[in-house]
Amino acid sequence: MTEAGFTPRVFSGIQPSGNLHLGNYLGALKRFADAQNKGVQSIYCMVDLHAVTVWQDPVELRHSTRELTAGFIASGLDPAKSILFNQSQVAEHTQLAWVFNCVARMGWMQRMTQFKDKAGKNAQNASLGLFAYPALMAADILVYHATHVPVGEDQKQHLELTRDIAIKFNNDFGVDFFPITEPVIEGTGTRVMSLRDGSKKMSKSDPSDMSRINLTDDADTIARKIRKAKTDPEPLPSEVKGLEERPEARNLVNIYAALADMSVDQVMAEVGGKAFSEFKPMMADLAVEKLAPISGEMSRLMQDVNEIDRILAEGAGRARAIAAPILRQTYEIMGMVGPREI
Ligand code: AQP
Repeated sequence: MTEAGFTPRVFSGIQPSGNLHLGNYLGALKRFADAQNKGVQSIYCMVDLHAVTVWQDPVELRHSTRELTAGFIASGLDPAKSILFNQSQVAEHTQLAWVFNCVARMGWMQRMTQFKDKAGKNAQNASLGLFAYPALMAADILVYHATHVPVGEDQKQHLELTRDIAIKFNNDFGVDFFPITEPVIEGTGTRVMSLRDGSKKMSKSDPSDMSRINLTDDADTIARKIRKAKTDPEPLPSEVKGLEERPEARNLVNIYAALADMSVDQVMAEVGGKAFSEFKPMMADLAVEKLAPISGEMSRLMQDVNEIDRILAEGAGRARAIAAPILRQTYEIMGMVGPREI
């Protein structure tokens, strides 16, 4: 039990909106597997309803949802231990999202930097869904009373909004019904930057494929992308402190540390002072060693999409069994007439 009396439960999700990349792996998937292996009940979701906040081709969405599921399993998520499902199969997410649309304030939503980044200069033409996305994300988490959410740095603001929504709902109705969820943003993999620009996060929507390593890249492509990764002309510094003003060097060292399950201090003790011409091949070997088995397993799993669909449907059934009573209790608290909790 948490201090507030909630059963510890982990929830997180990834959008099936294109290729999985190294940032998704180190910032999310690898850490999801770690959480699962600690024995905490874990619920992981292919958030297809978030993906459609921007245009998705139906054929590609179906493929990406299955490929993402394969990516979860290949990264060590076991459908027998964790609940794996796609969001659109559990209607309670959108039902609770409507309630949260009525709890969240316009001013809160207008402060969300991801909306500003994604909508760009043409915000008037962005979908209403893209604007409301963080309320759906809050519902994804709170419909399971999830207490912990492992995510990358980029999701920190949305997690704060989730907490604000839970606090306001609890205050408005004088209850302690929703937990105040803790973001879990720890370790070297939580902020993987672009290989072309150390000030931008690695992202699937970056137009340059050279900016990211995709989980489906073959060994040669991974090695070429690391070889061409932007760096400065100096060798690596001998101490961690020397990485401070060197975002590209720091990013490569962070990636190495996250892949090797080492701290940045340990990595620097090993590679400090080396030229990039020596460090990059070491890094490429490590990335291939860690990622090739995942990409091989993803291709194998993708040969049987019926099995993937079965896993998602089964996971959705287990997810619904947790979400339905929580939604019913939410409605009850709000004064909606309906069947009572038995
Ligand atoms: N660069 C990153 N470093 C660490 N973690 C990251 N995540 C994403 N990029 C990085 C984490 O991956 C999880 C799933 O993200 P998502 O695919 O649902 O959404 P996203 O953050 O929108 O991913 P992208 O690649 O950045 O997509 P676009 O380009 O569409 O914005 C989250 O836990 C996220 O923190």
